[in-house]
Amino acid sequence: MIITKDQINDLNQNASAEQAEHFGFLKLALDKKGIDADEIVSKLADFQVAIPSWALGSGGTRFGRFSIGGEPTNLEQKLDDIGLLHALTQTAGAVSLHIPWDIPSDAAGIKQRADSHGIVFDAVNSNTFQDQNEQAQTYKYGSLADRQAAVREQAVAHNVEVIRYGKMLDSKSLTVWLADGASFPGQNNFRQSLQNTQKSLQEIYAELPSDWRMFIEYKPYEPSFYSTVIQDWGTSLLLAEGCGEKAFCLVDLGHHLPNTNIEQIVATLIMKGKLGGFHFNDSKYGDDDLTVGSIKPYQLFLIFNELVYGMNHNDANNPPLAWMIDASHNIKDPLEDLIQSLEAIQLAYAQALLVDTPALQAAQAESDVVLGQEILQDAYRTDVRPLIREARLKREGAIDPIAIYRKMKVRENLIKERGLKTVATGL
Ligand code: AOS
Ligand code: ZN
Ligand code: ZN
Ligand code: ZN
Repeated sequence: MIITKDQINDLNQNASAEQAEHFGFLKLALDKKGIDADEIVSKLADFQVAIPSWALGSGGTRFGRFSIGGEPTNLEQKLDDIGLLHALTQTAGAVSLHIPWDIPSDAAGIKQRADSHGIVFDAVNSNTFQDQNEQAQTYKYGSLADRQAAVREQAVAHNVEVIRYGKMLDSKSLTVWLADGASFPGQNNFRQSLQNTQKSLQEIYAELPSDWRMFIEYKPYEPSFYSTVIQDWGTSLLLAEGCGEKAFCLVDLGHHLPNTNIEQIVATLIMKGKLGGFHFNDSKYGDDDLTVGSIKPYQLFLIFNELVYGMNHNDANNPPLAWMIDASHNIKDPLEDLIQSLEAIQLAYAQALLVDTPALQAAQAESDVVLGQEILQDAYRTDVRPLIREARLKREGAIDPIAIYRKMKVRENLIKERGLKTVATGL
């Protein structure tokens, strides 16, 4: 199934008068504050987020998995699904591939398919947290950190292979997330694990093409429950600095212990020019991988506030960030869930673009605590939905993507095409 611009334009008709009215009203209000609504709309229209190839099917927990039907069963179909998302939202113009779940055996064909949907290839992800068939060594006790040289060599070789696939697709970055760690005290020597990891990462880094970047993701626990080798942003930064200027930290919003101040981490990493990218999701307890903005939308706004500030005050030349979603859907239609996530990201970005930074800096200089808070909350409490809808309209996307998705019976059509009993590779 494909969704054409004509179909979207037709279905937008019902909502277009109301949108024009809401946008006009907001534009006037922003104008009075000296903010150019059209400029914000263009920034929003340009903002693209990568969809993970592993999040297009129904996920699950260790207690069960409930298929929704019509799920993509190969990479071609996954790209088609992202094509649908992109047609509706005009925000999903990239994909982040996971090897070996999504090996592009016919790279030229895959690239062409992605092109036809207006999709580019963002970071490629390696996988040394699962054993694959025909693999000589096991990752049961570790991969890049493992005590055995043969295991580390296999894990390094896999990452180099992932870079090779990425090159075929014009991807420009590699994301490394490691499950390495220990489940019990006494299992590993902390220093040896960290040193092995650094050395292995340096070996991968040596194979990185000159215009590529390497993203090092951190996570405090799971699947190891006593210690994780790359447990936090500090460890990730240490390792990135130990590799070189093409290595960066990757912040996954779910990879923090409860109440961690993520926006402060973002500010610090941009200040060091070492923030590479994001895995967006939301969580209440741990790495819950819930819909972006579903639990802590104010935190998401504060994070975007630091990102926007960082992009405008980029003394350390932090390169443009890789924006990616990393989520999993147990009970929702994955495509509807991703539409909600994309919307939440755009909302937070739009709100952050409204922050009156000079006024905030003045309030900070005066130690006017109340005013500082007021300035942030004024931006956060603005209903920016008309700006996001306008950005989508500008690119001939849907004013209301979920409504159109449902009106066009996308899931029903996918089930007709692909069947009801489908399993997609992924988490
Ligand atoms: C794991 O917890 C990390 O978030 C990874 O980024 C990702 O979910 C995994 O690599 C799946 O590919
Ligand atoms: Zn992640
Ligand atoms: Zn995760
Ligand atoms: Zn996660």
